[in-house]
Amino acid sequence: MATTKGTFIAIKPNGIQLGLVGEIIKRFEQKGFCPVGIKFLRASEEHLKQHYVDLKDRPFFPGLVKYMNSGHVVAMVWEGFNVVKTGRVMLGETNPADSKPGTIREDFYIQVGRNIIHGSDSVKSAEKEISLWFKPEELVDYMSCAHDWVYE
Ligand code: DAT
Ligand code: MG
Repeated sequence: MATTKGTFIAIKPNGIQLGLVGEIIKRFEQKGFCPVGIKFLRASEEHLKQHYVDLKDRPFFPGLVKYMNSGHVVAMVWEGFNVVKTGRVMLGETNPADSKPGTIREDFYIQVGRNIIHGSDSVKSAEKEISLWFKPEELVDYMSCAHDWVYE
């Protein structure tokens, strides 16, 4: 079962409302990463508090949980070489001023508290987040037929 080598990516409620689901999935697909789990759900406040537990003492924490619970999210697991690190590069920085052109958060980003997308920041958090958001049976194990065209 492919739970350890992936990264957890979530399109936040405003990403869905702004019609960015297809664009974000397209970027990960075109990079050569493979989706192994995708679902559309409304996460409970309890679940989101667990997801963001490391930030629980930050002043923006209650607003962050409320915002993430204000609508649906698209929760995904993507796999591929170095996907955690490369995924973060594709997302851009938390702070808009630091995000480079061509990154998701730079291209569609307005404010730090509405930054469209979440991505695991390390392999360790990816493992934790994948197991928080997905049951093992919700993840598929397959090899893309494009594998040998993506990897040398
Ligand atoms: P990242 O999502 O880049 O990993 P993080 O883990 O530090 O960043 O914070 C999680 C989310 O919390 C972030 O995507 C948006 C929100 N956030 C972070 N810093 C914030 C701030 N200063 N004010 C409001 N929201 C903030
Ligand atoms: Mg983070």
